[in-house]
Amino acid sequence: MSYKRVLTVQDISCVGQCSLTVALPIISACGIETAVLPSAVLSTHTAGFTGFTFRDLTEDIPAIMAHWQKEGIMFDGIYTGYLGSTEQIDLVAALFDNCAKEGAAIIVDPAMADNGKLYPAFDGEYVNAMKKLCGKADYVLPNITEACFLTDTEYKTEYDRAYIDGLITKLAALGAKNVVLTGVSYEEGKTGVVVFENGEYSYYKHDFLPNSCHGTGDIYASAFTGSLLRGKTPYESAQIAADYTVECIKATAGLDNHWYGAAFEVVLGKLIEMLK
Ligand code: PXL
Repeated sequence: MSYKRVLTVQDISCVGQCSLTVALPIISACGIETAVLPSAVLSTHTAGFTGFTFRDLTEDIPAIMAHWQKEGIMFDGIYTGYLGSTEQIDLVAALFDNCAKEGAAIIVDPAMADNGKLYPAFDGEYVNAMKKLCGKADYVLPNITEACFLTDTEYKTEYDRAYIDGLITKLAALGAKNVVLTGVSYEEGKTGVVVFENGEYSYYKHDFLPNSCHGTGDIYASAFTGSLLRGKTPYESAQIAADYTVECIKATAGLDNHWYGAAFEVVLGKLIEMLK
């Protein structure tokens, strides 16, 4: 049986159902050993809470990496999400060079923006560093807002196929080998993902649910990573991740006062079924 080990690098938001508290259970449920490198520790995520604490762990990364190198610890995949600082992005690039096995999948979710805006902690310098990191990825998984920041394109909520193709072409020009662009909607009530793989486009359309939840980008990228490492094709992984994310949003719809994240735990069984 193939048993793979993936490293995920992103923050711990202690409360808020995002980043590591989502990636670790989801990728583990996919049957993949999941090693973690916390980029920062926050009391909550930054989207909607105020007064959160933030401890940057950039300083710890070189020693952690050196220890892994000494122990010969390498990974079959490295998946990065929300990173704590611009400087940290460069260290993560070094992790790709030093700790990824030959042929490992490098997956970058440039988790930095949504709905036309950067998250509060980030600025243009961070965006520029993220462009470089995306250039080293086998798969980048932006939403449309992130794709616009990465490609210096005006953000639009109404667009056509030419606009989306333009974003993908510019993302590929950064050096990313494959692109999975999420939240692409061409008709009312539907949304979907564009998968650009080895120069070929495909589109997976699924239902658009009105109760959008925070943290679904992290759920999506985690399920994509788990599926890919389980041996699914990139398109199948994009599809499974989309179907699972829809299930998470549906599971959250009936909950009172649950604006900060999605109830991904209660539908983990469905993700496991999808992988069979
Ligand atoms: O879900 C992305 C994310 C991850 N981590 C932190 C965040 C956010 C989005 O706002 O604030 C700390």
